[in-house]
Amino acid sequence: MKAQPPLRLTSQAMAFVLAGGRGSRLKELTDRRAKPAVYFGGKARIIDFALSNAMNSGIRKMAIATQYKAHSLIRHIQRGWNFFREERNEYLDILPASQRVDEHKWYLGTADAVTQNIDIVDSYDIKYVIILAGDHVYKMDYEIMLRQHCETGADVTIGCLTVPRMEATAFGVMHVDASLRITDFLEKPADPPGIPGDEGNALASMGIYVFDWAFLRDLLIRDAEDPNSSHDFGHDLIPAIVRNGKAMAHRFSDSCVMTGLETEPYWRDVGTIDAFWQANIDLTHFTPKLDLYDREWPIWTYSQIVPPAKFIHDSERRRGMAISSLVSGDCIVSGSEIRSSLLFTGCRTHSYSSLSHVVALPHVTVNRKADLTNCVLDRGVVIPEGLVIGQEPEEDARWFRRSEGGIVLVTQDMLDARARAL
Ligand code: ADQ
Ligand code: ADP
Repeated sequence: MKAQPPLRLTSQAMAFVLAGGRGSRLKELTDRRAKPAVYFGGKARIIDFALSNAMNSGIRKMAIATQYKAHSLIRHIQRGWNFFREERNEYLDILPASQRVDEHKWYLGTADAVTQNIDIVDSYDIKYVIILAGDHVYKMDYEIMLRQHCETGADVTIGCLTVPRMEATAFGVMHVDASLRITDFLEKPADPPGIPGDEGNALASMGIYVFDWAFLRDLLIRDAEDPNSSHDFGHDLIPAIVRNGKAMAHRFSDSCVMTGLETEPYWRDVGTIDAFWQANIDLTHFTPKLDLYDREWPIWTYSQIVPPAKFIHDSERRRGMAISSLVSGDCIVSGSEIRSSLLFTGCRTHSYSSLSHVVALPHVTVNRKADLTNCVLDRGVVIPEGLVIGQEPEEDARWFRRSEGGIVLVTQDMLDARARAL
């Protein structure tokens, strides 16, 4: 008899994606959209990474809890992630806060976002729940983490990675024993403890949790009745399991998906303007740290059907060209030079303009003779003729948002205010 192929545990699991947070360190980029809806990599949105990981891992049941500025996010999911078929036992539900309970109530914390939707999770008839954050960029096979969870019989298994100790203030930080059992967990400690023997680094939670649904369900019901709880995984539920149960760590390096191009496990929070710019610009490198051309682990997204990108000499025979850059469909680069930059769909650059190390979100227009360096241009901005950015820090900071790392974020509101003042 032929051996049966091993059943993927992900067929018995759902992904519950938390996508309600604002991501306030992205400043004006998240004024009108939640962080998971922020554009990344020329075509995708940040949430596409978590959803694609779930898809590629074999998960066909997903729920997305939304809250802050959800319109852009919901529209994106409806357009791009609409191929789940009930007939095949596949589900993708968008769960906006305040739709589910009688009294109009926002999700109080990340755990409450699951509690308010217990009936939906029940209806999926699954054994395991993988809680994911919708705001990180990485490629990971959740099946491997799920297998570890089952083998160790843990109450919860938490995805973790090593980060420089001083950066760990933004994370849940843990201590583990030799078997990777978590012995201590501190949510966003002011002075993060280092890893014994490697004091410069700390072991940080990625905010990825695997639970048996029956266990989590009980825990959520008890937590909902606890007046002292803020109903948050990192603040309340995880520390309690570490104290009273069995919490295991799963190392990201064991389940990250890498191709020949990538040389180290890749995970980014892209939570600041600097990190967002850098991670996008990294994609223009000869050997990028993140390979988006990997057919084994595609990043699925919504993308309009548009004409190809076009590069033209203008009427004065100025060259339109792009070097070491990513240029999406429906862009027209006319008589301008694009270097080490990333243009999303539908951008237009006009004669005598030059862009270097620029991240331009969809439908940006750069008019003639503009000279832009080291900046992020928000969706739809119209850069006026002759505008120079990236040469004089004080002038940049006067009109636009200049980050600590010297990256300039430009939105249309800022351009309008500048136009009114001049
Ligand atoms: P943070 O990312 O700071 O820490 P949080 O702000 O709770 O935690 O966000 C987690 C995810 O939940 C994000 O994707 C966010 O969009 C979403 N979210 C936040 N509030 C929500 C709400 N009320 N309803 C729905 N979704 C919501 C967490 C953990 C840390 C861990 C880091 C890793 O608490 O322990 O180290 O993630 O980034
Ligand atoms: P998309 O429209 O593709 O979702 P965005 O994420 O850029 O793209 O848009 C965020 C949300 O903000 C959208 O719902 C859009 O309708 C809204 N929006 C965009 N620009 C403005 C503006 N200038 N004033 C008010 N709302 C806006």
